[in-house]
Amino acid sequence: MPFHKINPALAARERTMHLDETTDHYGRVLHLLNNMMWDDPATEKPKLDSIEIWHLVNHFDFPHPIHLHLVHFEIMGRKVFTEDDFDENGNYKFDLDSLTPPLDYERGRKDVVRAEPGQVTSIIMHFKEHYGDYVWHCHILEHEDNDMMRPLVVVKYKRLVNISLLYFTTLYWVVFVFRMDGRIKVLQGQK
Ligand SMILES: [Cu+2]
Repeated sequence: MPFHKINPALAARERTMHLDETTDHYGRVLHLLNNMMWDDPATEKPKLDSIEIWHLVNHFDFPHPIHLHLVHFEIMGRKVFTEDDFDENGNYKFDLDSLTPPLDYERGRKDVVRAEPGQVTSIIMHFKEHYGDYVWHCHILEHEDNDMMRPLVVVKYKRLVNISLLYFTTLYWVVFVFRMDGRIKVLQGQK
């Protein structure tokens, strides 16, 4: 069934997500997203009604099914990566034209994508329906519990900003009017 495709030119930001492993203090293997634990503060905080492109960089030699909660995404495509594909900060240098397109059964809206080993899998989504605290994670149980799961916080800024603006503008005018009133009375008293 055809559906409206998200325009990559409208993306507010791109995020490079490294899927990699380390070891804990007992020497046991930990599978991590961006080298962070579940308990670390949220770093993925898209704004409500914004479009983002995420690049899932799989450094393992096996695939991970990556799942995002409460948002549907489209798979833009994949690319085998080398170290030349990243800048000095580890951010993926995205080139839309270099992608291998998704498979036929991957062309609809998705909530899980197979991040292939040695490849960057690029996905795009519009955070427009839900806001609040969610998660994104690998869907292999042993991975997500140790510790391949991270918070995903969709932030509703707009209304908060509008309410704050209204509050401070009103406060400013109230103070301004009272001060002017005070000055007028002082001037009247001088006459
Ligand atoms: Cu996994």
